[in-house]
Amino acid sequence: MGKTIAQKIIDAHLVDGTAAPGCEVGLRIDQTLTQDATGTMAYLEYEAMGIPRVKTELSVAYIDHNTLQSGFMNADDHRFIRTIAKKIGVRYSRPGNGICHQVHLERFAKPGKTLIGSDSHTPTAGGIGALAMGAGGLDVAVAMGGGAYYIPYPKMTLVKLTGALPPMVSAKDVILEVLRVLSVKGGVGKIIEYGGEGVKTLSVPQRATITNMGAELGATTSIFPSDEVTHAFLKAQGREEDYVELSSDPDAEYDEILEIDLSSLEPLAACPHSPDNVKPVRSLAMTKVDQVCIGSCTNSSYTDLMTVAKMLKGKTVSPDVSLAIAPGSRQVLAMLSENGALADLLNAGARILESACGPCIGMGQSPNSAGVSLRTFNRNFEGRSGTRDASVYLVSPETAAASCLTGYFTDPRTLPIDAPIAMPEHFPINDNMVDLPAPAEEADKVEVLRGPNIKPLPQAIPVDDVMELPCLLKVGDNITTDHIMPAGSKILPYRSNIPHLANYCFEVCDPEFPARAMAADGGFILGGANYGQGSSREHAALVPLYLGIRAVIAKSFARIHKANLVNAGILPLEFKDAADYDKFALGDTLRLENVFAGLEGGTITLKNAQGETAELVCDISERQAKVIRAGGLLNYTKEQNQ
Ligand code: MIC
Ligand code: SF4
Repeated sequence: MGKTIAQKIIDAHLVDGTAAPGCEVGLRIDQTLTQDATGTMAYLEYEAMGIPRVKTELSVAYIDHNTLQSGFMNADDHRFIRTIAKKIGVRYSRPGNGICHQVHLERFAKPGKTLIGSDSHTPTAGGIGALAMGAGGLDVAVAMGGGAYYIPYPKMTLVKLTGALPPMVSAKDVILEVLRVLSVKGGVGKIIEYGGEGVKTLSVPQRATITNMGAELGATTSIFPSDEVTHAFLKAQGREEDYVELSSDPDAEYDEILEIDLSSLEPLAACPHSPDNVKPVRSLAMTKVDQVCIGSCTNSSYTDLMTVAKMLKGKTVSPDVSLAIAPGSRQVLAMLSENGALADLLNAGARILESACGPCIGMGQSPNSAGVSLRTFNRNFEGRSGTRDASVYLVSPETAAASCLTGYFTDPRTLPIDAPIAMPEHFPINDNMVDLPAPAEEADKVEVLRGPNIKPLPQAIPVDDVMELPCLLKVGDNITTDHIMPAGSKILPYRSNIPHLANYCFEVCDPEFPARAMAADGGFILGGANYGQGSSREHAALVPLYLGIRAVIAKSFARIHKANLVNAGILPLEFKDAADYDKFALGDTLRLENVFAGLEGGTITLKNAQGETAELVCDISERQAKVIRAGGLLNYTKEQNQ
């Protein structure tokens, strides 16, 4: 039987398990990336494993999230990451060099290679044909140390593209259409592969916009073939030697096929508060706009920003709109400044921010009360912008530019540019903001510098066969990691300080939760479907662990968060019958019986004092069961290395 692209890369990297649906597979990881909001923790965990130098082909530490530096915390964490990276053999991309995914795509990602990153949008590199996955920091630490990365062997979905995009309709509209059809749960357990004649009409950055937002489908990853378009991009980046051709076999079999005729698409918007709440832009035409933000790892390419500059040239942003632009990489920003487009943006009234995540993660630029914000980003979860009652819409750069000029939601087809922006044949190459590590023989001399913001990691307690503890929180479906562990400018600087972060856990859902959990001596959380969707932040597991959470009992879980719970030693349990969720309430004393049998595939029984019962499963691999029994992945890895 023929193979899909992902199956070929998995086969070439398989070090453990059987490549068959339902099995867990361990993959050799060629490249890793970290960013600073998850990186501090990942490098602390790496240190705790005691391996002197990383064993990957390439590992890069990016500084892009925590760049506000209001207080010593971020600068201290950056210094820690810089010095440890130098010591253990990791390249360091300095603050100002750009967003990890954008820079990695430009300078490092390679077709056919495996990449994991401590950020859920690592699949951006799928646009260049890499098998790139988001993971918890501890999984990245293990991979840096030469360990395998484990995933449930995924199902394969083919999105067959035909035709070509009409003018002013963009790659963002393609992925919004996929989200409309499949929903934020639709990609769980799947790799989404793009194929068909339409693929060759899309540039690598356009492909990367699509694979980037595949994270919002809950997919393991998304991937495009590597073809002449990939070759041209790598050549333009001075990396022609990194090219390998990659395609699926003609008789490759997919579990699911979705067809999209690119020529039939129109500008779309994801409405509050979910990336799959997608409507045509024209249906929102009378909505007044307060803010427009352009950038993020989804839409930061040269062509995206040049399109915006061309649309804005010689015009002025509506007086009712604040326009903020954060070009995703220094390469792109330098190009705009050299060709004059930056002046066009400034003259139109844009507020230019540094090349970093910025408003996407609530680092400044929170909208006004009840404000309408149009963003070219990938997530519009409630409260993520920093303004709880804001309405955030996710749109293409074209829709964003058209709307900031008129002050209303505007279909960009009504303000067309005369010709699309061409992909450059040569990008200016300047890697002087990526520091190389010290040579191995000098690593001993590098001193790792840490600030007072770094606090010890919480320790997991191994599970018992019978556990009787209170239900400390009950939440509904599609709870995101932004609900569990919010980000934003006030909280993000404390990513290496779990005790401080604990004060904000579930702040959006139930502000009393941290105090209730601290007062109790351990407990459980009840969750709905797709619990833990969104980011890869392991803090969404480590903070509940610190607050004494021993199990999360949900209808279903998102992939990365489930793995993070296991890595933290917290039981992820699922109702056999989702309707049983309704039988249990906040404050119930919950009793779990047969936990050990449950870890071996048996049924765990859940009871409350009122006599309600339910059957639960712990759908994890044998390896993960051992991780839970060891009290988390760090303990397990230490045991393995002894
Ligand atoms: C996000 O977009 O939510 C983040 C911030 O990049 C996260 C990582 C984090 O929480 O640090 C992600 O996507 O994994
Ligand atoms: Fe940064 Fe936003 Fe991309 Fe996350 S989604 S990596 S916060 S730009």
